[in-house]
Amino acid sequence: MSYYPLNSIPDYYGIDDLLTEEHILIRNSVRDWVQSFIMPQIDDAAQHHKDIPNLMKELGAIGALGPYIPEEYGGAGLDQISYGLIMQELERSDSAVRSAASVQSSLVMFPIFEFGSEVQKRKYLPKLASGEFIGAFGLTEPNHGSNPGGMETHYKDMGDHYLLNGAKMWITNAPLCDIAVVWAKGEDGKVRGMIVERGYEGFTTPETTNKWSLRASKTGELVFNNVRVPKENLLPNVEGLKGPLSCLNSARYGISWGVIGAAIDCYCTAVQYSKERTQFGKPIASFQLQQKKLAEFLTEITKAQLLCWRLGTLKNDHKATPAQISMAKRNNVRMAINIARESRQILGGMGIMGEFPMMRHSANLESVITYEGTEDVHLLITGLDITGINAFS
Ligand code: TGC
Ligand code: FAD
Repeated sequence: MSYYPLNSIPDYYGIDDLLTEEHILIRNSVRDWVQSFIMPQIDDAAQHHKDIPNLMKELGAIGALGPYIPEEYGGAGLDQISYGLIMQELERSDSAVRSAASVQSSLVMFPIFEFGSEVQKRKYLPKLASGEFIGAFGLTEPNHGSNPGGMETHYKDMGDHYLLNGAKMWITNAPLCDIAVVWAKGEDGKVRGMIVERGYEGFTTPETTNKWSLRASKTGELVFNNVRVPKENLLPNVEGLKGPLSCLNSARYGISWGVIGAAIDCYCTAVQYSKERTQFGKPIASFQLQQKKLAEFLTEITKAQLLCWRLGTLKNDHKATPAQISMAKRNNVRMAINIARESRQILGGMGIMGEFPMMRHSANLESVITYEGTEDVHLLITGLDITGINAFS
């Protein structure tokens, strides 16, 4: 359970006044679900490298899978601020929980909705929205992480089917997935997306073990050894790297909100602990050095909240640029990892214990600062936007 009362969660600049009643209702209902379902089991899951039983179906039941996908395809038809608030509440518990929801929503449902055929949408989206199907997104490869354009996974047109060969690495939910949206090059060298179903001969999903980070989430490989993919599984409406990169815009946006939740969990825990813990005859909260830390945490959380709220309104108006999303992802993940590390110190030795969330968030955020574009990649995207000069090529 959370160590602090939920009414201590900060809204220092009154962002609630900018939200609708529906936004607040959605946020509070996800907050309650996290409190009752995830919080009691998250430390055990992370400590023992277990996934949370039935997580995807539970997320489906609270409407956290594909919240902005239209209702006719099983989504909730919500706006982008609602999506962000859901991600924030989920990641207050653990980045693994937000990862599960954001991969399913932004990296699997989004490309099928945006680039899929009507038949594909009707076949897969409702099952993904309910959590009956678990999806994975295969872009990264052993030799191509920051530079997905170099991918080696390829397919050949065999007349009545495609023959897929190659391997993807570091794939969230690979060992659990029912389907994977896979990006591969055709014989013309152009990147296309296709839906690969578990059970296709030659398709395997070995688990990546020994992680120190995101221990409540499964990570693995997607391996394709002469896999026959039916032609109707090709996503018909996109070609080129902009296909997978468009999905990343949506996922990076969700992460920008999500990590605020992780930062809030650390901040609220530190405030509560500093008022209860006495040293030198006084609560440690009375020492100026501790107050400085808390003041800086709140300032950074507030700035991140404002950034996300404005980005959400831009996204609702279809005006958010990839570079704006990139800035928010980089800024907010850095903010959260700094708060997780510094707030642990406020708890002294207790900060390393599983009863408190800081070490878990801190370790998780080491993945979050790397996936969906490393901090360096996002700095260079902003650098390109400022100067017009591409540092990648
Ligand atoms: P570049 O030449 O710049 O662009 C190629 C084409 O793509 C278009 N484009 C975009 N379109 C939509 N959104 C974006 N953000 C876009 N960025 C670029 C671009 O306009 C161009 O289109 P066209 O029509 O001219 O062909 O591409 P590049 O090869 O130089 O690469 C640019 C770079 C480095 C920024 C990009 O490749 C990149 O973002 N790299 C980072 C890779 C990454 O983020 N991978 C994430 C994998 S998925 C993941 O981590 C999931 S974690 C899951 C979890 O939450 O658990
Ligand atoms: P590399 O690209 O090898 O980078 C190594 C270092 O070099 C980094 O510090 C990087 O910033 C730096 N670097 C690289 N290029 C440049 C440059 N041009 N200038 C300056 N520095 C540079 N991928 C998926 O497709 N689907 C998933 O579901 C998924 N889930 C993941 C889950 C976890 C837990 C993790 C850790 C990763 C996941 N990824 C996933 C992969 C993730 O997107 C990649 O790890 C990430 O894009 C970085 O690629 P890389 O690890 O190969 O690092």
